[in-house]
Amino acid sequence: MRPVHIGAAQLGPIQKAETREEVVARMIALFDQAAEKGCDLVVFPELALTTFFPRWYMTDQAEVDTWFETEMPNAAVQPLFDRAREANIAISFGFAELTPDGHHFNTSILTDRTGEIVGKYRKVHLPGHDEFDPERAFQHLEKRYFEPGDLGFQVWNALGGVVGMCICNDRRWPETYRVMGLKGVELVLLGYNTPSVNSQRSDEGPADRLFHHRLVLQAGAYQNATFVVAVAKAGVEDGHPLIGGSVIVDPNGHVIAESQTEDDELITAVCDLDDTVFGKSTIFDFARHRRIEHYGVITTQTGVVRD
Ligand code: ING
Repeated sequence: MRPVHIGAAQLGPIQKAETREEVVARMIALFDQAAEKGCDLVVFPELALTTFFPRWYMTDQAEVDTWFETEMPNAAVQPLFDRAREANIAISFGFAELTPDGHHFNTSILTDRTGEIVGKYRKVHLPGHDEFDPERAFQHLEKRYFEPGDLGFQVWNALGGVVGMCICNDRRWPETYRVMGLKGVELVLLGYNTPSVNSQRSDEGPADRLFHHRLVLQAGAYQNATFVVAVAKAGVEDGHPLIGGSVIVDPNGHVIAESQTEDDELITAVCDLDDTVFGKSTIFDFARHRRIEHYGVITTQTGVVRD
């Protein structure tokens, strides 16, 4: 048995005017609920410290950079790191990273129980566009403000198992889970900010968005015999709705915990990492069953090429 008691700390909306300090106070309140329940790990959303700023078209780089963190931890989030260290609980959360040499990434980190950062991930699959698009009902400018992640999909020995991270749109791409699956991942942590409607087609609303969201998480978990923890930033930010649907999914693809609101909400589950072993040693024993001689185009082709 290798149980890990996991808290998924969903955040409700963060308005543009809200300060990092106000957000961190909300994160600590959720953290304290998780500590009270005996969690070993608390997972927060993508871009957890600010509103989802890629919805805003900005031309002044100095203004864009105000949404980024140049150090981690920093003064605004130090109280959360201090609380986690005191409680001997690991945390994971997403933020906009501005590196000392000027690179901009949509990043997430994982700490150990002492509050030391032991893992960093930079979002690989950036959705949206890089110029203002008047055809869209709202903007989604991640390709404008972030560079594609340069760290790949890593896994780390943590919490008695093999832990990996990805972020939001990454969850829609099977390659994300499979690369980590081929590295033995047993627990995938991810945050997301997902608009409740499609900016390019009016007939895709919250129900469809939640369907696709659950579909890809359950498939990724099952097809790689891994737990998946997905944590939303949810609710209406300055008039722009984001889906909730934070979930913890087991290695058979079953949802074992799910949020019920679009507000700050903690969901928890005890995940026994040994529950990944059966799938990895039978139906998804990659070494016995995969036929890589037929998979070449997955890494040699980006788009579709007709035979
Ligand atoms: N948000 C959305 C996501 O992938 C999106 C963007 C929504 C793309 C629905 C395609 C379909 O969940 C982020 N932040 O990636």
